[in-house]
Amino acid sequence: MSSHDILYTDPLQAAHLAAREIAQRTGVENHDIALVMGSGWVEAVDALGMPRYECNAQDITGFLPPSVEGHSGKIRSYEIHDDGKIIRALVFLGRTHLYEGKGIEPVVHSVRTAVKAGCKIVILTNACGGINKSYAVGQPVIIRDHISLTATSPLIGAHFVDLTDLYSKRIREIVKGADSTLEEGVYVHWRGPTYETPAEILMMRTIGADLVGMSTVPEAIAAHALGAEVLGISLVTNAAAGVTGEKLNHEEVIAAGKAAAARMGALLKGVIPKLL
Ligand code: 8IG
Repeated sequence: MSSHDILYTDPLQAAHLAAREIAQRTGVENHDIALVMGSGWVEAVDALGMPRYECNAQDITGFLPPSVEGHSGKIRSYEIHDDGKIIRALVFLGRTHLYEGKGIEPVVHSVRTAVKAGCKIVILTNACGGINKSYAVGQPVIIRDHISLTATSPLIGAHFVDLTDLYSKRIREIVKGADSTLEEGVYVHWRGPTYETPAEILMMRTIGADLVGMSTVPEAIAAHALGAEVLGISLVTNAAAGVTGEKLNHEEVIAAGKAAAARMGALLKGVIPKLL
């Protein structure tokens, strides 16, 4: 059986195997915290210093090759020193999205692997569209809650997981304590790859959404279902369709991410030691 098959036949076993491979390659038996760096966030990770280990994700069981610009498909291990404390961070540069059509399993494989590798906290970052008219491009927003519009879940079977505190209140309070200018918002998961129509954005605003994107929600659910605490941070890289009258393009997303990288890096570096 190839490493590709097991992801679909036994996804938790695939995550277990991937975690063992990462432990062996990094020499780190247990990592403490995982970060998934979405588009617009890959350069922010430079703030964590030099990685102790890096490999191509596709060399690890169950990881597919990346397919989007700005999603580089690397796995890194960092050692963060803070006040005598050593924090071991497992960082995923890039992710698989639902719109790639490979199913939900590859979408959540990183976070499942992270939890099997010992991570008790999972930080999910993304670039997104701003629905809330008060948001500016380049503004980071803490995800307070989500709305799933994809009609899919990473869980199968009679697994009725409570999602009341999916985006950990404890962690959100710590992050807001570290940067009191940060706002919170509700993130809608849209399958994509098309952006929304203006009418769809009006619907989303009407049902209580502030942010819209094509990631994060399945990962948050999968990580929470395995017992990890979840933090989600969105970087608003464009106004959602119909908000400004401008058309949307991926280049604008990449540019806004680059412009905000230093601030996002400082935010992550400052916050991580406070969470553990
Ligand atoms: I970046 O406006 C980014 N990702 N669905 N809509 C959706 N996803 C996005 C958007 C957006 N911007």
